[in-house]
Amino acid sequence: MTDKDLQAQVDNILSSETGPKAPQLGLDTAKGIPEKAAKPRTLFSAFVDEHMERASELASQFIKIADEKGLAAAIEAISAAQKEEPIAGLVQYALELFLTHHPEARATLKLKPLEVRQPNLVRPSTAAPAAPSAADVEAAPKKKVKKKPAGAGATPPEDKLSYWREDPLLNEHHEHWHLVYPLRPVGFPQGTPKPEGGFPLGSRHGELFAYMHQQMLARYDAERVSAGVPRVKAFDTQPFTDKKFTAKIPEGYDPGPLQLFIGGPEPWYQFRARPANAVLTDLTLDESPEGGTNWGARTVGAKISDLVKFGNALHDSVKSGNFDLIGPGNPLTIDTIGSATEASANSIDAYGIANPKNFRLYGNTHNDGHVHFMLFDNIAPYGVMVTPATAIRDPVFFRWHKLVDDVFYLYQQLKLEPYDFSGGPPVRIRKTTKPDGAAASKDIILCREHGLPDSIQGHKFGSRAYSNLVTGAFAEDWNRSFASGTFALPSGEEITTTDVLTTEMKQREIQLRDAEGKPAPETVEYLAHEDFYYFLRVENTSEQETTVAVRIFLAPETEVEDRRAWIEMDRFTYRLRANERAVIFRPADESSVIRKPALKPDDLTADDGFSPVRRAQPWCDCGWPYTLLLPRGTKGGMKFRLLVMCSDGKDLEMPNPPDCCTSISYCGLQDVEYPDKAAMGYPFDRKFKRKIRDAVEQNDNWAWRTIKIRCRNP
Ligand SMILES: [Cu+2]
Repeated sequence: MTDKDLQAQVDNILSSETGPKAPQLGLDTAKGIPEKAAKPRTLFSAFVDEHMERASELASQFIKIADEKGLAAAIEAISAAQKEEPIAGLVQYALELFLTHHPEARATLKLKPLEVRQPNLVRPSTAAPAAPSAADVEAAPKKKVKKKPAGAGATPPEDKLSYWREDPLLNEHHEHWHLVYPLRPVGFPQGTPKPEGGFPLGSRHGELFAYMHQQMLARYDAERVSAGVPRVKAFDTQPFTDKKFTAKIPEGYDPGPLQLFIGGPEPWYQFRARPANAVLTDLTLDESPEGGTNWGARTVGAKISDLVKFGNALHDSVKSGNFDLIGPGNPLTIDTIGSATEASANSIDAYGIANPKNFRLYGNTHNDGHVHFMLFDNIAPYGVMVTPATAIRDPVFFRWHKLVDDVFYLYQQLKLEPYDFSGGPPVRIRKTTKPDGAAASKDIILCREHGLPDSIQGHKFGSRAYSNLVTGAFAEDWNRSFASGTFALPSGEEITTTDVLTTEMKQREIQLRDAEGKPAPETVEYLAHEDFYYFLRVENTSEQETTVAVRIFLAPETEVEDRRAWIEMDRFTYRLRANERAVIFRPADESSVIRKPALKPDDLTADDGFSPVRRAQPWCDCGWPYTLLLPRGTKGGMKFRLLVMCSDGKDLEMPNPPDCCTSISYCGLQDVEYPDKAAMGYPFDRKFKRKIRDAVEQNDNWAWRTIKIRCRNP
């Protein structure tokens, strides 16, 4: 069997060549239940521990078969399992885990982009339903044509952020992160603990779970501020009570025509809406006759009172600094509290596969929240919170994650000593505060794409020589400010700097198919931005060569004193010679935050989703979408603060040569240690001694600058 045949088999399990039949869009608006809905199959959820145990066990079996008998045998076993499996989507997820975690599968086969693999899963919630197929019309000629349901999408004002929450690439990022960092160990032999204890779930999994989701919140908040909507409010605050957990949820979400391909005789799963002012209830639904989940029989997590109890237990553990319920001598770290809150197989409260003691004391808080929202009133089908590929579409995802992040925030506030930044590297980046409170720095220089010359002395943009020459404009006159204007390079070309970065709402087509397999493209709106470049002037004030870790962050100007508002933009190392005055040229598309290579609007083609850039991509599918690197800003230009901090370069060991994935910030490195010894989110991972402003102004190795982000067409 050729690799192409194997890929076809994989695609066959994960994708459909035809679209769903006439979507069931006549929703009973009171309950959000499709009219005349057939009883849906139990759907797999990556947030349900019992499901993930099975999926990771299956993935591990497939890995064993691939190791012993080759890829073809593994794919055959997966096809066979898919036919047997009563829980819809479970084997598909096991296959995705297999493709993510088995080196040969990863190198040979491709987990296609979400919008190619499952185009019906990335449709805008407010899209008009696909026209009924000819066969449907014939079968029911007198049926009224269903119209777009009133109020599909999120309830106001959350609908203002739909473009962001429903961005296909952002949903793919979230899906992919959870595949790379599953709750349960994937590999053979399954469930073998590491010699030092715990399971191999990826380096610093608990800490990264906390950090990646915290950054999603910070970025979403910046987007909300751009849209004039208040920042995210936690679903509930401590102390949690049953009463507050069962209060009306004002934000509703109707996924509209969204459908998940699950294969089998009823191959499409249509998600349920959660109307505005719905409330959570205990889960007693019994889906077991078809082999599904009996929620009432779940010993933990199905009751609201348990969710409340576990949430409070987590807060109590944070306050005491110890997992007291387990016993003394189990101190908290950001990693252990992350693992216990998610919760993963590395939770202090997990004792191994199918162990009845699991999650009895500290629960499975984050995961069970997903379950309670997907099944809010105990009636199937589920809502989008069921899977990482769609969960972030629902505004309640962020309210829940804010509650989760509050656990980590409290730990950082209470238990971590503020940093004393006095021991920073001997480098200087200059800054001043203007009379109106805005910050300026002559050493943080920005250019947009059109501000750079196409070539310098005949060297084309992108070449090494170009990169060396382009810094020339800013190297000579060290005391001059280049904040905004047009300046001559020594070679004679001109360069234009700016204090405004620009974003734009764009459109592209998603290649849907109708029930007969004919193309039925659909337009999605998405945010993107003009390429931009940093020129950072950094002076080594010592007689010694020194290597620094350059950390770049961004926050809305109104939020700069809130450490949770800072968005990571980039992280890299730079070596400075003794007394060197360096101009560091750094293209934004090399950011450590984003998935590599950066996919730009021109790469997001409608034909098959595989532009040359995409095809060239190695396994590196994890990372923030480049198109969403910047918050949208406003039409008039919204003020943001751009912060640059140079810390000790010894902390950060970037892979060398950098031919592997360098999207380290939110994804780490595959199968090796997270490359930064500093705490994730450093220096914002704990409270400051005084104001953040003091840290910037009192330390030579910090600087910041007020800039604007302008959206051409908000
Ligand atoms: Cu997540």
